[in-house]
Amino acid sequence: MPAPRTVLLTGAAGGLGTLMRGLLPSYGYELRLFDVAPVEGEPDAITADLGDREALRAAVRGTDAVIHLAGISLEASFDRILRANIEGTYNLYEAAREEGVRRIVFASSNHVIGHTPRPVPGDPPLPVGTTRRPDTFYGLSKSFGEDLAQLYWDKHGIETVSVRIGSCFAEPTSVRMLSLWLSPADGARLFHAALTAEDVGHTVVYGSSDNTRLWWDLTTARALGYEPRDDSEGYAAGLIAEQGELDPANPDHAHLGGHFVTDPPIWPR
Ligand code: NAI
Ligand code: 15L
Repeated sequence: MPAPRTVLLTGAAGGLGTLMRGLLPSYGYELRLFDVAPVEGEPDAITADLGDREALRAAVRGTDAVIHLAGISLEASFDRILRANIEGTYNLYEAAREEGVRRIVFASSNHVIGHTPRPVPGDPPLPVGTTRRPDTFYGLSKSFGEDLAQLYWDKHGIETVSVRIGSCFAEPTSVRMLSLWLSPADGARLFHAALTAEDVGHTVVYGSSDNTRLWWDLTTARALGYEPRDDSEGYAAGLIAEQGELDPANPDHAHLGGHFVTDPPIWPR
């Protein structure tokens, strides 16, 4: 596959989309932007909903690849998750199939395995083969997205790297995030590797920096050529002084998904 150049970035108005809009052009990508919300300072961005199949088809037309970040990024009612994350991701894959786009990078999430007990020091890092145990309808929708990606590879030859992102923000803001943090610069390195690695089929990777307190295994991410350069440890002393160490007796600290596991469910509508 020739290295992608023109890339559709869905979710371009969001937190991660904004970070990646700043970082990815230095890798030589020409970004086409898509979001239901206007993208500040980007008059050419496509403002449309993932439910608008025609708009999506026009958006992917002529692109070499898609980074799919758009969707609801936290827990919400099942109906909202269904429309944005489940139907929306299906619409995106259909648009890619119809327009011949061969590579998608899918923003999956740690919440696909959120109900997994949090590793404690001395435990081996969690492999990508860890049984999926979503902690929310949100995590369930990301699990669906990974299966959809597998189907579109097996049936239609569309390649996907599903990146189970930990926490990608400018800085980690909790002790839990010390284990899951993906620095924005490492995020761009990982997306670049996911766009350019050869023959990925459908590959699932964990998305984080090379954190001292890492809970999971970055082998499949490194196999794409990803070389993380950051480590959250520089933030550890400050965050632990402020919040204390993770407490095994605190149910919010017992699972990888943190408070997503214990938050009360948001029922259907
Ligand atoms: P965000 O909530 O800041 O951005 C999501 C963007 O998607 C928003 O700009 C929103 O307007 C857009 N969007 C939502 N529904 C849409 C629809 N129906 N049609 C078109 N656009 C729609 O989220 P963030 O943090 O930027 O995350 C981006 C993606 O990465 C999300 O899919 C999220 O689930 C995933 N992710 C992010 C993590 C993080 O640490 N930031 C961790 C794990 C996964
Ligand atoms: C996610 O999947 C969310 O999109 C993001 O906002 C964070 O909450 C992140 O997980 C996390 O677990 O820290």
